[in-house]
Amino acid sequence: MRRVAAVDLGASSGRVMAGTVGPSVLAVEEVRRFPNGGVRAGPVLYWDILGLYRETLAGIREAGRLDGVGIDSWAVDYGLLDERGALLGNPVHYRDSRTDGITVPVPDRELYDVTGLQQLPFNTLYQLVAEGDRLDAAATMLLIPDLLNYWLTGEIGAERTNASTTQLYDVRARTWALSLASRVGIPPRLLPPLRDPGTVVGQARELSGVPVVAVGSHDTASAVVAVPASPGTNFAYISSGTWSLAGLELPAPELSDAALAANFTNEGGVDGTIRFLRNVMGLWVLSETLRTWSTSDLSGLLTAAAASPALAAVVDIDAPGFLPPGDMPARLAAACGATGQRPPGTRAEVVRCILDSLALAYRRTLRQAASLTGRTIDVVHIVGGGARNELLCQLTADACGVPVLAGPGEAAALGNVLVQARALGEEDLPDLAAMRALVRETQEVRRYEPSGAGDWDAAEARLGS
Ligand code: ADP
Ligand code: LRH
Repeated sequence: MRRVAAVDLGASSGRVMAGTVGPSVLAVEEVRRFPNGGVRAGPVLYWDILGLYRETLAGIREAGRLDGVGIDSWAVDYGLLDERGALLGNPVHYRDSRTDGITVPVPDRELYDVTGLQQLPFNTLYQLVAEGDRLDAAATMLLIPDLLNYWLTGEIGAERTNASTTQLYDVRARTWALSLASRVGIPPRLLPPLRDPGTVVGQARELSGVPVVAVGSHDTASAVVAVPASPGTNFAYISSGTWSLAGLELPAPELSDAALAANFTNEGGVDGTIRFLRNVMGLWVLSETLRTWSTSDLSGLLTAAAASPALAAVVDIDAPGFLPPGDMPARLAAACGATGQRPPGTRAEVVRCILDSLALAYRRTLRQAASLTGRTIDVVHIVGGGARNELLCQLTADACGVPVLAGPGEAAALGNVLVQARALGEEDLPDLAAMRALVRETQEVRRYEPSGAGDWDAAEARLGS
């Protein structure tokens, strides 16, 4: 039996989970949870990185005796270190506006050919270009989990699944795309040696020398490890949290012109798999709506939304206007107005509009994923906090026309725990199939059948082209 701590830092909350793994055993228990989010200071939206580090240390200490620690977090963001290893400035939030209008002199087709990544304004590539002269003082760029691993152990490196989200990683050669970096003015010296998930990074000096293990340090990579898919099923997944990452697991990247045009990404997963998916705007729009209304009554609003008329108003939830923080109800109303629909009037209708629009985006995205790869989708797994949203799960089954299997809600932490356990010698977990079998055996999963409700084609048509 191994006992490890999974530190899972999401954009909405961070948590330290104590995980126990052994033959037919996989259990995680929440030791510490703390809020996360942007901190606006002057003109810049930052992360509170030192607060996250402090909470991480406190949570690991509270977890008691451990065989290992692993850290995963949201992707793309980073800290720059100087020659001494000191942090050069506070990490900036990917929703900050500094990348607005930033372009690079490399054609999209070529960028996609090398990196396989979808164009998102906040990819690390664009953030680093936006740094301008500030890069001159930097010796190393460390993505958030790598930065925390460095503070814990003194070891510098870049874990591969998260490196694959930077748009500076060659998805086929599985190396940094150094010539691309040079061409866009990013000094290759900034990109540290790559490490595979499942390798030991070092010992945590302040935590009695406990081994720190590189997991799938991109939270989505860890979450996909814990998708409880049965062998041989044609499954899609939605990793549903602040973002909804909707797509397929592939053995190799899909880099066709059609995939590029549909803006699908090819992120690197654990054990050499590819996450072929699109970022759907996610529950961010809902949480930002609650923030605008200064309420935390999510469950009351969801109950009211379930009783609200279906598909009364829908928006393209992936429109770039929903990316920055701000007044989402006003943006939703404007988007409805722009497509000739009556904007939602009550709070329940606003929430219903968000959830209907998310389900519509899942349907569109998963249909595209299937057609781009020539695959069929027989079941959709929803993991992450959104798996606890029963209305959204049912709407997803209705929109996609296939059963939804919802859970586990803490998939990223479970995937983190599983990869650590294997790295530490747990012999029953040789591959992803074995890890997923253990998740199926031990974690609660709820099934939602498509009800046939809703004219989703007509709803899609209302969005225009
Ligand atoms: P992240 O890892 O990006 O911080 P999570 O996976 O923790 O996100 O998911 C957070 C979201 O999950 C919340 O914004 C909320 O919408 C949803 N969620 C969490 N718990 C519940 C619940 N009990 N009922 C409905 N939705 C929930
Ligand atoms: C989800 C996530 C997603 C990235 C985004 C920045 O937490 O890691 O996979 O695209 O954050």
